Formats: sequence, C-alpha cells, structure tokens
Amino acid sequence: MASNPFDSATHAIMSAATPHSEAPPAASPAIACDIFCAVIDNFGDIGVCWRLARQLASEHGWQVRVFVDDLHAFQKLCPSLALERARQTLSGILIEHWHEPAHAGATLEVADVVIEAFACELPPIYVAAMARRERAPVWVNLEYLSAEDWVADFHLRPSPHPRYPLIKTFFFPGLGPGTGGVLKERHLDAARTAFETSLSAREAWWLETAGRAPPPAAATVVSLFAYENPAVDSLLAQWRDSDEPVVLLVPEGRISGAIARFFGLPSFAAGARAELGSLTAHALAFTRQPAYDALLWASDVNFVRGEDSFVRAQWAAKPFVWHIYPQADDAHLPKLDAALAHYARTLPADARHALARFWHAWNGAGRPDWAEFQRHRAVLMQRAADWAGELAQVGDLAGNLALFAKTQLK
Ligand code: TRH
Repeated sequence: MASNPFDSATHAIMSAATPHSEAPPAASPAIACDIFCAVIDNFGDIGVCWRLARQLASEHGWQVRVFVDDLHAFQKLCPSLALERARQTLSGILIEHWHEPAHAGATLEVADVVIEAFACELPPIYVAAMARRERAPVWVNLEYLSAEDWVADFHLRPSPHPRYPLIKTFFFPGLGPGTGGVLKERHLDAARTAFETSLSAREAWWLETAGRAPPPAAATVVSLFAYENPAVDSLLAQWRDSDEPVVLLVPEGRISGAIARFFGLPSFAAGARAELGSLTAHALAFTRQPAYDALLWASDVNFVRGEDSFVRAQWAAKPFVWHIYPQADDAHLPKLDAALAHYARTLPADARHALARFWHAWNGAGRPDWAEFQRHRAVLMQRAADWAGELAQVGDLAGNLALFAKTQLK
C-alpha cells in the first residue's frame, strides 16, 4: 500500500472540527446493528457501508458490526484493516470477514437492526435466526442511490418475507424530498470550512500531497477520479492547450493508464508528475476514506464516479462532473439525467445545457468542451453551493435511517 499523503493535514482538520458531534447520546441504550456488504466491484459498496457504519457508531452511539466479503477492497480505503483476520475492531466497529454464503459471525446473535446493503443476500441461517429472535429485528434493504422520481414512492415500502414472520423495508437514498437522502457527517461542513479558511492547512496538504506549494490562483485545479473513459484524451489535449494553467490531481486507479499514455510514460503511479503545455498532472496515492474529502476541497472542479464520491463532491460544493457507473442497456443514462434535473434545476438555460452536454460527453455521448464549461464556472460555482444547501434539507441518510429504526423499535 502506498503511503498516504493526505492524512496528517486532513486528520488535524477533521479532529479539530469534531469535538462534540462525535459523542454518542449518553442516555439512550446502544442499538445493535449488523450491516451486510457484498462487494460487487470497485470501492463504492464497501465505501458506502463503511461510511454508514462509522456514522451510526460515532453519531448515534450504535454498536455496529460489518460483515464484508472482500477485505482487499475494504483495505484500500481503510489501510489499518488486517487482511488475514477473520474478526477485528476498527473505530469501535466490529468487522467480520464474511465468507459467503453460510458465515454469519461466530455467534448467531442477531442485532436489533439488520442492514442488507444493495440487495446482497443474507445468509439463510442468519435469516432463520432473525425469525427465531424474541423480537423481530428491523430489517432494512439499503438500495443504491438514484435521483429518479419513482424512488420517493418506493422509499420505506415494506416487503413481508414469504416464509418467516419478518418484514424487510426498502430504504432508498435519493436527492429529493421523500427519499432517504445521502450520507453526511455532522462535522463535515465545519471540517470543510476549516480547511478552506486555513492557508496553513492548505499549504500543508499541498506539500504532503503533491510535494509543492499550492498553485497560483490563475490555475484551475482539477481532481480526476473516473473509470476508463474514451473522452479523457480530448480533455487532456484541451487542458494542455488551454490559455490558463490546469493542475490535474489523479488518484491512482482505472484512469491512470490513459494519463500515462497521454504523457508518453510507462505508468502514472503515486508520486509521478508530468507536464505538457498548460497542463501539470500529479499522480496521488489512493487515500484512506476520510482523507478523500480534502482532495475535493482543494480542487476547483471535481471529476467523480459511482456513488460515494459523487455524493462527496456535492458536499464539497464545487462544480463537478459525474462518471456514472455504467449499466447494461444504458440503464444508467436516465439516472444521469435525473441527477442533472435536480442539480442543474435553477441554473440559467445556457449554463444548464453546457453542464448537461459536458456530463453527457463524459459518459459517452459527444466530446467534452472545457472552454464552454469554464465560461460558466462562476455560475456553476454558485449553484454548487446552493445545491449543497438544498440537498441538506432532505436530511442525512444515517440520521434518517436511525430515526426510522427507532420508530420501529419503540
Ligand atoms: O469505486 P466506485 O466506482 O464504486 C461503486 C462500485 O463500482 C459499485 O459496484 C457501484 O454499484 C457503485 O460504485 C455505484 O465509486 P464510489 O462509489 O465513488 O466509491 C469510491 C470510494 O473510494 C468512496 O468511498 C471514496 C473512496 N476513495 C478513497 O477512500 N480514497 C481515494 O483516494 C479515492 C479516490 C476514493
């Protein structure tokens, strides 16, 4: 695992900003919660589950156990995880290496709240034990995030088990009212403000991350977290030829090969730096999850993907471009447009169309036009800040879920 350059600066900010909000409510008895996570690919499945687990434990005082079947993916965003251990405790959360399909922990003690992430199938022996429990647990299927309108209609719909006296409730994250919302830690805004208003924190971050001082104000700093993407070559060429300097920050990953090819390098691994025309690119180590936010805060425009980084970019309140997780039969495209409908809703028509064109181009339809995107930067910046406020009105997913569970447990 490469060393992590984001950690100390961000850690200082995060710790400074979280003195009281992390303390669990003293009076309430701890609710026990099991989260089951099957990793399909990449980091979003465990990324969402781990973020939720940490929040339920630190902000709601729950006793959380995470069953996860892929410790390698988990370790990328949680480097202190030991790959060889079947059971370990991190941040007060018990982590069980889940060996599908039978394993369900050393004991079959069933929690008060059972979260099945992204329709992964619970071990049958665990479901049988849920049915035997004196009081049936609150069973929640946490769905993938979608901004589509139908989500609000299906959020919190119950589904009785065909054989057992158990009810599973569908919990839908979303961007609009009536949905489960998206994850947001209580301390997040304070941590972001602390970072953005502290020159020394930003200088320390740049030094640790890119080995240099922050770039001049005239430069546009771009973070790039994406899947393989045919549009990247055109974009890199536009940045190279741009009138203004562009500083590109690329966490090591699936897009790194394309960056290396563009610069004529054999690879673009953490620590690498390359320059062509107006473009300077830095390859960054993949950081532990809490440190990823600082990359978004330090950048002017963020390219994000999947689910969790897409949400973090919204809380970073900077213009962003989403590489949505591609699905068969282009099933992802209506989801992309649904997100745009929320995010771009109040933008003037020309900026709205420019943003939609850029997002579409980044997702396979057309050629991204950086100059056009830049022309609307000021209004996109304002919209990003306003949208973060609107989205916060939907409520944080962990809080919404905890509230639902508590009403069921009463
Ligand atoms: O990795 P993703 O593409 O994840 C997923 C999965 O593919 C999943 O199967 C799919 O259904 C889902 O997307 C929609 O993108 P995502 O969701 O952004 O997850 C990445 C996680 O990695 C996120 O929690 C942020 C974290 N991360 C770090 O911890 N450090 C880093 O340096 C970076 C770049 C990301």
